[in-house]
Amino acid sequence: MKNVVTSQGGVTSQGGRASFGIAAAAALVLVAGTPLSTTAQAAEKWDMPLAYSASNYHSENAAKFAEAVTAASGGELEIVAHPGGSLFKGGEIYRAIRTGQAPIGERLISALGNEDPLFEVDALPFLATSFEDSWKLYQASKPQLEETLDKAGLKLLYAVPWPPQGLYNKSAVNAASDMKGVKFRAYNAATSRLAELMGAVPTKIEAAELTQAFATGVAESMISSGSTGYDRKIWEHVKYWYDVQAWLPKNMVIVNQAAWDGLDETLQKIVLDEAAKAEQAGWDKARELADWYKEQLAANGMEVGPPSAALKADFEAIGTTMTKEWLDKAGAEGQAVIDAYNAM
Ligand code: PCA
Repeated sequence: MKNVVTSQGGVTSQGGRASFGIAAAAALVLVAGTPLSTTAQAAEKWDMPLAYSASNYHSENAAKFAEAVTAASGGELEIVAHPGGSLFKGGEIYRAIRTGQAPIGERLISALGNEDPLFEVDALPFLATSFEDSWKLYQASKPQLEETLDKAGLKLLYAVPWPPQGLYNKSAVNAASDMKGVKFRAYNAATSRLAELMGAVPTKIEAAELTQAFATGVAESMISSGSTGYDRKIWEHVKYWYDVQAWLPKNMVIVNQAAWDGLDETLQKIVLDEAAKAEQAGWDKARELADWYKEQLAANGMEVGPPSAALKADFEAIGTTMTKEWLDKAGAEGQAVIDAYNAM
């Protein structure tokens, strides 16, 4: 990005960028008489890839965070949010930040199980099923989460949950056996495994591609929040949503460590302050919207209700299997997170 000279002789990355010609900027430099570089720091622009649609509360929250940092830093650090997988698709965002192709971005934590099993604690069925417990799990897992990210050259800024996860399906589901052979959209390894354990056939699909997948019959079912069903107008393709409350996965906003180290302390403090505000606002919004999303599904003609006792029991059995499998992978470190959570 080009810096532009303001009438006060400072440098900003905002305001009049489009209308300032090079000649005008050069003229101002001459008028000012002294080299601008003595006081002004070069402004930075950070592109921030987001996987989910612009109108989703995670994306709106991230865009607000980006604007708040830009404003508080007087444009010295301009963060620009790119929602809907427009800059990098969901599946590419983590690597893009890790390799420095993007300095900052948002990714679903539990989708990173291939990087480290620890990330998957975020989608263990029935471990944390309310906002309150999800917050506790976040606090219990945060030290290991930060350490895992640190090893990858990344820094955690904030994390915000999705509402509780429920089961979407075209037809009524009374027990897991009704899911046999159903084409099941998965968003991480855990949801793929859950599908397998029900006898369904999983395919990994990012939220941004969901409408297409359901419209073409590639997917007939999924486990997700009311939020994602609402965003994708899922009622056009699917009739049932069971409020299983299986877990509340979180998105996290992370920064490339080298990009972070390139900020001076003042800018770092601005980013951390705004991140703390964004985290609070994001959790508040998720809580506020959870029931509203369910109402919207019903208002648009879906059957929305609790799972039958049989379906609930099947999910619980599957959850026990998945937790055991996860502990085998995540070892003592994983157990330590569970212990810390249970002690809270
Ligand atoms: N929505 C995201 C992840 C969890 C959720 O509720 C999705 O379905 O991709």
